[in-house]
Amino acid sequence: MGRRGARRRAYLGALSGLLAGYAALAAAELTAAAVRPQASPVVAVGGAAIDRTPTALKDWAIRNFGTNDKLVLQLGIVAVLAVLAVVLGLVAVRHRRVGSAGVLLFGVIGALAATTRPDSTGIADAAPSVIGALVGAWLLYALSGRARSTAAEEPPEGSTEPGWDRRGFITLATAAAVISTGAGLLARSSRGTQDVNAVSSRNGVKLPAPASPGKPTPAGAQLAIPGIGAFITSNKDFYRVDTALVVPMVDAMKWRLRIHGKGVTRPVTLTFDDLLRRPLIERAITLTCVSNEVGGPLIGNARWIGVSLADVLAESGVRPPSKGGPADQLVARSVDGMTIGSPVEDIMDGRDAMLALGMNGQPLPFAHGFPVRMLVPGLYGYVSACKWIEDIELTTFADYDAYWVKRDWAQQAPIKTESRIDTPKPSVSRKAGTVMVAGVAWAQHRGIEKVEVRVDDGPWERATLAEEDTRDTWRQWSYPWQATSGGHRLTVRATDGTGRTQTAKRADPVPDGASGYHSIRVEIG
Ligand SMILES: Nc1nc2c(c(=O)[nH]1)N[C@H]1C(S)=C(S)[C@@H](COP(=O)(O)O)O[C@H]1N2
Ligand SMILES: [Mo]
Repeated sequence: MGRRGARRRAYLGALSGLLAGYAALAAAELTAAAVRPQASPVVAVGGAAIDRTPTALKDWAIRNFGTNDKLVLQLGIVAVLAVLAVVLGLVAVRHRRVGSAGVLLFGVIGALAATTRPDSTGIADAAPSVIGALVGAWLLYALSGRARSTAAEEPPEGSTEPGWDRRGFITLATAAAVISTGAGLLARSSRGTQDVNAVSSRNGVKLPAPASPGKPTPAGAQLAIPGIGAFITSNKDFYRVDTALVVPMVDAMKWRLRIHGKGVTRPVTLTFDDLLRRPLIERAITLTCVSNEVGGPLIGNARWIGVSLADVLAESGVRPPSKGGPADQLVARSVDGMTIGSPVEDIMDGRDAMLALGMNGQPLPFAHGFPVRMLVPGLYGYVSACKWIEDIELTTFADYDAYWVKRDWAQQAPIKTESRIDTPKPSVSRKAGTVMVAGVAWAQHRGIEKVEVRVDDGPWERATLAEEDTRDTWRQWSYPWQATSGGHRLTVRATDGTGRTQTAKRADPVPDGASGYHSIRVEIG
């Protein structure tokens, strides 16, 4: 075969592979829209990949991409699939059956992933992968046949240029591209209509005025210093961390929460209306992610509306270990198969652990757990804040390891006392004179008693604390610094309500939260 012929064959092979991959994904997405969005092979394989990603890498992704980590993963999956599709296309123009068999193999992988996800509803979840793979395998077979020769399997003896069915290839390739795009768009719009019930159930939620409103946020909690964040984080600015590639869209009217397990003498299944009929509490609680590095952004403070979890548990007969209860761990399960384990003792010790229905006056946003999530002041999110919760099981730490615990994180993780400099920004230059240094400090459920700032290797100077809201919220602070020219290092540390100063010892987020002082360099001109 001549060099031109070989190159053309390679191009056509690569194009066939890409088109077959595109058609396979479109067919799979359309099927998934009909079956269940979570059964899509991209979502299922992506979810399986998230579950198997080494903790260090996952933590790195959360810290570097934050809320965009899922988008980056999805783009990564598409890029990998495109490369594999090209490879299969190159194989297919030489060995048609091998190329198609390769596509089918990916279908098997997708089907296995979809049916073994923790939220899988059964064998029907294999359908998107199987149908996608059949479409892709057939298209690759058909295209690669047209790409290499009109009639003969191999070019005629003595010929240097293998023939190709130009018209047949172009017709089929165009048709495949058009139909796949149509199928993809249809999948998207029908997925939208599937979510209609969830969206309308959320629009229909009227949160009653809380029986226990909680005290209003004191005006003095918010400092009016440029560069310092809002004391109450808006819903749209609130950080998001979870393993869900597709945000679960739960219909509140169909939602149920089951409470059962060790020491539950009266197991119950609650509806959303059952919760709405209970006395509601409203509390400001600062939520923090264990993956937050020193100085990091994975922390937010909202006013949550919900029902007391301790009351609900007590009505089911649950007693904390200190009162002789047999269960020391409460495992919350979400509709997407997440498991989060919290100490029963903490939930029932009088703090405002809650089943939250509202966030800053709104029903929970879907991304933050609609219709109901758990919150326990003082504990990192991965051991307390289960979103899209549907099941609560009372058990023991000895008997059960929750999702993140199976992945190297600690079983129990109270939030560490930490502080952060929000202004000035690192490496921004400022003029000599008074520079306002300000930020936040947090030690949820212990409160913040003192914040100190150090310039270079100087003495620790007391910062001025903004008014405390509650000991479950973060606290802003400021320090007017008489800045002199040159490069300087600013460091901050906080002391919590028990009198303990945060540790200077640097620790990575794994296994139970980062520690160490936040410190920045600034240039004074
Ligand atoms: N269902 C579910 N709930 C979850 C998670 C998750 O991955 N799935 N992540 C937890 C973690 S690690 C944190 S820090 C908080 C974050 O809540 P947010 O996204 O509302 O800020 O949710 C927790 N609840
Ligand atoms: Mo987290």
